[in-house]
Amino acid sequence: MEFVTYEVKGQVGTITINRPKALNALNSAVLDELNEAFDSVDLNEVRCLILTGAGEKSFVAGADIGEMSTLSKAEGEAFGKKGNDLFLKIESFPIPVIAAVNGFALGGGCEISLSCDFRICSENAIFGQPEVGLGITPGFGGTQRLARAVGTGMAKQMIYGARNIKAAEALRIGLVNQVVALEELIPTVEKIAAGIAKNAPIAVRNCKKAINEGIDKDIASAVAIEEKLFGDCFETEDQRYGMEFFLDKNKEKVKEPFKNK
Ligand code: DAK
Repeated sequence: MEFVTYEVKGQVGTITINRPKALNALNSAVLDELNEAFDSVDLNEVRCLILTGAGEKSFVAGADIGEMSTLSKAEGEAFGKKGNDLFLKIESFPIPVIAAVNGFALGGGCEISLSCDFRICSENAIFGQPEVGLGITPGFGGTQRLARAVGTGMAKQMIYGARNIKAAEALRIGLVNQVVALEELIPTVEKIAAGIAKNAPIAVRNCKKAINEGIDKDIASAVAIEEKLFGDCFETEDQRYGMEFFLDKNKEKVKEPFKNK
């Protein structure tokens, strides 16, 4: 692949958007390669993913404005669908995906980070949806996911005003979970990912599913979704082992890795 790399360390995979000359802007080729990278993840081996951008300046500076500038209506729609399909794939990817935001996360960059489970950013990160300044609306789910993440008032102010915000404000409004120095970003996110990867994989996946599928439902339907996914964990080897380990009061015993079974 030309613009995307994929690397696995232990049970954590890292997908890096690597088009630094254009600040990792998303053109069709990047979207295709990202799609391929997600498809290539071996879910028997990898239990948590990190999505980041190459270089020290930009996570993703948006959809590629050069490529978009000449699109016809039909091509614009097709480009939007390509992005939306990918972002939906990331959002509902069976294992958690953490965005490690290392600089600009504008337009499609902010949107792709919002399709991840949560965001950790570096101190130089800048988030924003500048689309209205370009004569378009956010096209990869920004009007929907940003509003869900930070509330409608804050999302509307950012989107209508094409207002960029710095890392500290992103933290204050709950857009990111943590801000760290740039050189600490990948080690910090790798540590968080490894912490997730060591937990029972079926349970972690079911938690993701329960939160994603329940969040927009009324509470009775939402807890019914949780109930089903909770029940689903029983009779797995990992559930039996996890509970037996807790009940066995032998302090000398070391917890074994979960088997994903
Ligand atoms: N697209 C293409 N190239 C980009 C780019 C982008 N989004 N952002 C940066 N670049 C390129 C620059 O053109 C420049 O290329 P060269 O001139 O060196 O060839 C190189 O990256 C370095 O950028 P700068 O020279 O501008 O660097 P600065 O440090 O001065 O400025 C900046 C950094 C991030 C503030 C600036 O580059 C900038 O404002 N970039 C554009 C940010 C932006 O507006 N992003 C949102 C794009 S709109 C839809 C689907 C999707 C979308 C909408 C609709 N449908 C079809 C439904 C999504 C839209 C967007 O994401």
